[in-house]
Amino acid sequence: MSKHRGDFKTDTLCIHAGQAPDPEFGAVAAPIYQTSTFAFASTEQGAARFAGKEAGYIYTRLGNPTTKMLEDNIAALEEGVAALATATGMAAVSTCYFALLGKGDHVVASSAMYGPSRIILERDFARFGVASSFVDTGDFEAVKSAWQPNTKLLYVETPTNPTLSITDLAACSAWAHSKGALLIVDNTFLSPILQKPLRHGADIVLHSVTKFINGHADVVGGIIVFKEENLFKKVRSVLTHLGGTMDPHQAWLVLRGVKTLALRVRASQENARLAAELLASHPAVEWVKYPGLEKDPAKKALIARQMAGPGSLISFELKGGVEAGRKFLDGTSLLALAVSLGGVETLVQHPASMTHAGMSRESRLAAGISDGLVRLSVGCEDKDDLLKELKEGLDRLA
Ligand code: LCS
Repeated sequence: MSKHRGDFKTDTLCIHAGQAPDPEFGAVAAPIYQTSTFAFASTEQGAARFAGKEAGYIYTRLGNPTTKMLEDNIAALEEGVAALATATGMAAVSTCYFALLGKGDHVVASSAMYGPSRIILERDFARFGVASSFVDTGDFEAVKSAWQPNTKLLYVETPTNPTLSITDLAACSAWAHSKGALLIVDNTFLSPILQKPLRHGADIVLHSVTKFINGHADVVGGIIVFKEENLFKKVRSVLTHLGGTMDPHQAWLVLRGVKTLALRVRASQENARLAAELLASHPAVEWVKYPGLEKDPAKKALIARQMAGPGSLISFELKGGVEAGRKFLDGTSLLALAVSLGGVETLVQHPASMTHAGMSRESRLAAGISDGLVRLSVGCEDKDDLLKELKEGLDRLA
């Protein structure tokens, strides 16, 4: 565990947690322990490591010093006891499902979450006797109504991908715990800079580090952070056997990215506030969803309580619906037409035909993902360039 935990503020933790100058040569940047296996000094030592009687590395699928630096860094940022880095965000999601659910169990989850996180429950875990119900978890009454005697897990994205619905984590964790269930929160959309779900009662928080945490569109990865040691041990045993662990080179790139996480999140959020205002005032736009534009007093109070800022994801629909959306997306140049989010580059995409295309149209519409919805992930470009491009794209539709 990082020696920095609890001693420093978040911006400092991004840069230092889990890392200290290398004791051998004093290298300030983390060394990459690019090795699959670790030699034992003796058969006695090998046996002691396998028996868990002696700390130390064995084999990179089971643990690696570079990967551990990243795990300690994110555990510190999320205020957890420990973390597990995974090959992708989906490896984090699927490993948690696999470790915590079994035949006869039921899950309540956010209806508008990242398409594959939902689809593997509906399609794959259903084959193993796990049932699931999808509701707008931003509506606490809907969470309670979906509950069943065998509900073991409440799985929440907040804000949801791509509808940006905000869930009350304190209310949900109190409810889940009163029923003997766990709360997992996918915190990918805000990052630990803007939201720390473990503070609000979540048992596990996970991320696609592909997004804000790495931030440079050059790595896929995931991470799972735990409030308690026993859950960490349970999930670690499943992850190391299933094999979705992170490679040390991948971990090193993410360690490099996370150093600027706080700076990037704040810069992209400032741009997003301006972009949301522009969209909201433009005649070509039918509606805009952005937590910073929330009008409902109860939701505004929740956002102020739970989030340190509205983030940099915006969803909107154009007056001309799907056709206008297509024209807008095909006409952009600075805004890259690409899935993914949370990087320094601004990206736009069309969830109905891209990230959420695997969902049935019926479930997609029920989750609020309309055919014409456009998702914008605002990056760190100069605000004038960004707003100019956005405005020109919208003006072309007039
Ligand atoms: N959780 C959320 C909230 C996500 O947005 C994604 C990916 C994942 C988990 C899975 O992470 P991955 O395996 O891709 O690292 N979201 C994507 C998106 O919205 N566009 O492209 C990928």
